[in-house]
Amino acid sequence: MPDTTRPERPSPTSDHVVPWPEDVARHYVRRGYWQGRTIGDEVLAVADARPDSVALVEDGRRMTYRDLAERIDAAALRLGELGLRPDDRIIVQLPNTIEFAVLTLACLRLGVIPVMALPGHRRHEIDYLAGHAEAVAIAVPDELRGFDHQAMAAAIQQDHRWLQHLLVLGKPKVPGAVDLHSLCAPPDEPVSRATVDSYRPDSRSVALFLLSGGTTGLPKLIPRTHDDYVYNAKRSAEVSGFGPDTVYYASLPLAHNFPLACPGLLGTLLCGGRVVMGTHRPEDAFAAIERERVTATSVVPAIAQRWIDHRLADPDRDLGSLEVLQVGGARLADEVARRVRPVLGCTLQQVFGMAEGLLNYTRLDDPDDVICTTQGRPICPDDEILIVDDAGQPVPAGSPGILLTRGPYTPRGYYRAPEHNARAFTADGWYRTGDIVRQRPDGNLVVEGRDKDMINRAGENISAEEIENFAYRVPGISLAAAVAMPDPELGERVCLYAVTDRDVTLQDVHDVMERAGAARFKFPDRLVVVDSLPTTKVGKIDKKALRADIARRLTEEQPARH
Ligand code: OOB
Repeated sequence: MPDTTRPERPSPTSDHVVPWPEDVARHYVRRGYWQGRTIGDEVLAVADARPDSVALVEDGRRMTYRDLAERIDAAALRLGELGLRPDDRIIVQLPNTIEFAVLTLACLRLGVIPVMALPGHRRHEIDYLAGHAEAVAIAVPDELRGFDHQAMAAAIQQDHRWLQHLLVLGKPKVPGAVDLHSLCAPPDEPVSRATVDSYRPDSRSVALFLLSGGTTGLPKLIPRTHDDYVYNAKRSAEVSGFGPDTVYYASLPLAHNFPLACPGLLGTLLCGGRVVMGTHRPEDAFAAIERERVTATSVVPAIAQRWIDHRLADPDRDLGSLEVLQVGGARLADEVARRVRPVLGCTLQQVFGMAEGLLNYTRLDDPDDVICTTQGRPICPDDEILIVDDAGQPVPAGSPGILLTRGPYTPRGYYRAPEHNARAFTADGWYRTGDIVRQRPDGNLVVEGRDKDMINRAGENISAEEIENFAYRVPGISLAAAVAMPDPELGERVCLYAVTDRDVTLQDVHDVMERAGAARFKFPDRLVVVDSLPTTKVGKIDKKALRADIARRLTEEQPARH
């Protein structure tokens, strides 16, 4: 039924997506990377092949592939009945639950495009995403960790004329809100698969939007197609040794590319394995590993460190089933890497990836030296790697430089961002990762640093510019610079340097961010008030000098802290 209540339709996704050049696309098809299959096709094929295997586990709930397939199609039809149409965008901000999987896959079957918001995002970020993606729906938990997502979503709805549908996991309080448990429930009567098939999206079309940390303020939307994301998930599953016997524990928020498809939830489902929904708290994770005989999971370095510490303090859980611990999202220190096998008893797999595409993995049978001191190598023979100096010239083999990349699962541009794309991509389509790497003769990459103005706080990429923009709203701050400060627990924390003529405190900065509804993980951890900021020869703020300054301060303070 056509939806006549809508004022007009949001602009089509394809209007704002930079496609791969046609000859390159043909090459990817010829080489078999793009197989013309949608994520929905793949999940249903697995469900048909192993209907009675358990696909998803959440607390006491277990769901077979048959149940999953039925619920996906039932949910797809219910979304259709609500008025959602192929190419509509829906913001998905849900914790790791069965509903996350059912809703996301239902959207993918229908060609409705999920925008993968993180649970930590707040009004500031979600409001922006709703406008930028021209979303027609938003799915949120009622409350999570004391935060009322439903109220936030309802408030955001007021400002966005297309945002008609509010789907709530938990009790719907707002009039008109839809109960996600019911939406994702089993069908009342058998669902005709052919009916849902009639909506089947083209495999070259955008399947979902991942979010980039984004160097310039708010997150950028990364359009990932069915073809590219199926390859991303399946090839990742191959290099991680996933198969029907895999039991994957989802500890990181599933909206992240890493737990979503590297190989994560999708990679596990596409090879018939089992996904256990969880959190990264070591107590939860270890209990689930023991109970469900988990074989693989993925974490960021800060969590790997916590798990190691927790294991030493509480060695009683049986973690014997765990074969692989994947660690990525930020640089894992070589010393921590070396402790994974002795303490946790499993193989470490380093993953250097990005929502923008390129994935590097150490292989499970690599020598210890590779596993513990490198961030792995690309998964596809057609992943192109270029390491360049500041002038854009290739560096001599083995020297560090800025990593550029192209490939069959690295899109050629962000969504609706022509100006940013002109900077983030070269004219011939290379994505500037902003990471400083060197490539060893064996092909493995070592991440040596970063050329982009970001702070990597426990795997969350935070744009320095965004923090500075908040700082400028604080009365009295005339100059601000956010830099990473080293931290033993989180890898890096946010340090804000400010020039001010008043008594400004860190709390003042937090208050401004709180009022703006910014995600908590972005809040600066420290404020350093200075008389002036150092500048480079061309007059830019010298962040290198600031990073050195905060590192020195921390070292000097160390004796006092112990
Ligand atoms: C993953 O994706 P994003 O998009 O949240 O962040 C990407 C950036 C990279 O450009 C790099 O700066 C950093 O995060 N990064 C690493 C790293 N993995 C990611 N830096 C050093 N060592 C590593 N192992 O973080 C992501 C996506 C898919 C799989 C794994 C991680």
